Amino acid sequence: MAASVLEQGEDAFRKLFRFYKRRNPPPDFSNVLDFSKPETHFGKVFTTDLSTSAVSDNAAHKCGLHPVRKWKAFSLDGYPGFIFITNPFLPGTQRYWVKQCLKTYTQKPNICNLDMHMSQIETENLWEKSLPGMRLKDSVKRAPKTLLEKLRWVTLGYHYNWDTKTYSADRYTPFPNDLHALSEKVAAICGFQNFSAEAGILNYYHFDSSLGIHVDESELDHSQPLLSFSFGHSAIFLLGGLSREDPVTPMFMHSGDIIIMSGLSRLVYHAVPRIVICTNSHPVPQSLTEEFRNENPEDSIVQTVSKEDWEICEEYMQTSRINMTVRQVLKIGAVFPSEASNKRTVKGQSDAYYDNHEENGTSEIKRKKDV
Ligand SMILES: O=C(O)CCC(=O)C(=O)O
Ligand SMILES: [Mn+2]
Repeated sequence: MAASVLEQGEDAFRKLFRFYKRRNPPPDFSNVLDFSKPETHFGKVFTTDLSTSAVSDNAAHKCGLHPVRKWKAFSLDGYPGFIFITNPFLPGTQRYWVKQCLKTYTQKPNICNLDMHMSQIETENLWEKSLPGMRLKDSVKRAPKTLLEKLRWVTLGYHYNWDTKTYSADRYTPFPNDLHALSEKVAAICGFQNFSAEAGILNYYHFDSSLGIHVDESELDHSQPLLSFSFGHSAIFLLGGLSREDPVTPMFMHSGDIIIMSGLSRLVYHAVPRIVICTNSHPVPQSLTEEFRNENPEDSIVQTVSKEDWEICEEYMQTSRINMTVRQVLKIGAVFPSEASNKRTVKGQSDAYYDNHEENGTSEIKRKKDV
């Protein structure tokens, strides 16, 4: 036990995690890759081809995406199977996914961190319950936290069991159609024609949040990619290797950016040590200030967000970042192994158990045995 604590305290990944998490003095960000300026990373970052014919312009548009030929996608030296797509969303459409994460996906039967210590009656309709408090926020910044502000994660589809680190047939509710459609398109564009979104973990970060070092290995089909969508303030994302001593690459994830972890990069260690609140003239990132004009609402998956809803989302997003990860759990046509064989042991370091707590005044989304 002591040895493992010592080991965790000293590995290379953990050192870098602490470095980027540090508040005083703040870290130097000059080694953080920025895919929005790929020319500054000559020899490390390469443009990568996408399947431009996998999704028609019309199908992309319905999901709020630019035509694929306009997307910018990159690979990273040393990380085969890792793809970084810089914001492919049409102006204003990111607002829709933010609203879904706050208003729609928080509804029952989806499960959230608040369900771990509150009754179902207390946590249902948490958007509506938070409205009075969120409206007050505009004028009284110190008002008590609303349920929305206490939200740290939501699970979709096969609801991840943080205790057993497994997914199972008896913890399933239908995966949202809109996010399924978006994920299917993005995966196909990256060369995964048969990807089926079966589980989602939504993470809600505030300016002082972080996400511990982990590997996502509980899915039963690692030949399928893991998709990660970011909205709101930027994050520093750390990408490591199969061992915690492997080199770690820090990179920014800005609003609208998508990461695909597949192939040899599907099971690598990663973490989010820091949220970087931009200090330009807008209270929220520029891409969230754009409005979406939906010319064909009947035919579209992505819808315009009402002014009333966006006011609440905007208030929330001033200090927040939302990340949606989408996973395929089972091989096509496969079923879960029996309960007995499902209780397999998982590598300690990759425990994916959230423990939200306030530590030294900073809120941390922590995975057990990390940090
Ligand atoms: O927030 C992120 O960018 C990463 C999220 C993540 O790694 C996860 O949910 O497994
Ligand atoms: Mn992860």
